[in-house]
Amino acid sequence: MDIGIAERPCQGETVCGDTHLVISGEVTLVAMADGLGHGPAAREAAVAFKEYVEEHAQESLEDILRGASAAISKTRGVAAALARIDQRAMTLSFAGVGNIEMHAVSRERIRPVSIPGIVGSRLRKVKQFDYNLALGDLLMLHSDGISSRLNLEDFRKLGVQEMADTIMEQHGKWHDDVTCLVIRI
Ligand SMILES: [Mn+2]
Repeated sequence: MDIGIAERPCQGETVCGDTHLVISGEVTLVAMADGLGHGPAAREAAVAFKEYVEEHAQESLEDILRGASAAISKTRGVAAALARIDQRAMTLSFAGVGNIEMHAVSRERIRPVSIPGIVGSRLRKVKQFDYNLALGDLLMLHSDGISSRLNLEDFRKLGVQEMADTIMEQHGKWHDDVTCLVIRI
């Protein structure tokens, strides 16, 4: 499994209000969070989310999101998504809240939807999506600093790091923090 990551702060800010986390193994957990707004207070919320995920990585995706929501309730809150990839079973699970999106170029159609809301505020029931993966499948997670209208297919010939960098360059918005994470199975 290859992973490429591109991240940069909103123009005029020195810290990025987005964070991501990859805990690799036979089962890999990928997390992405976008702190509300931008700047240091957004970063503080995103980092608090990331730290919670690091400490609860073995739990179900819903439990992690709900637990994190309670744990970071004193922060601004975040949009967040979790993806768990099991390379032995070749499965993907996804759960998200707010504007983190997943695109895929894959054998099985993969297009999970995040529920509306904020992790750190009252969280409604979280919805988990489960898929089968095939070798060569391409997954991309991005914060809303990337325009969601892009067609991942257009970039599929690139290596994962070049893909993340190119997507950020071509589709990143200057007035928001940007994170683009690409995974090739
Ligand atoms: Mn954003």
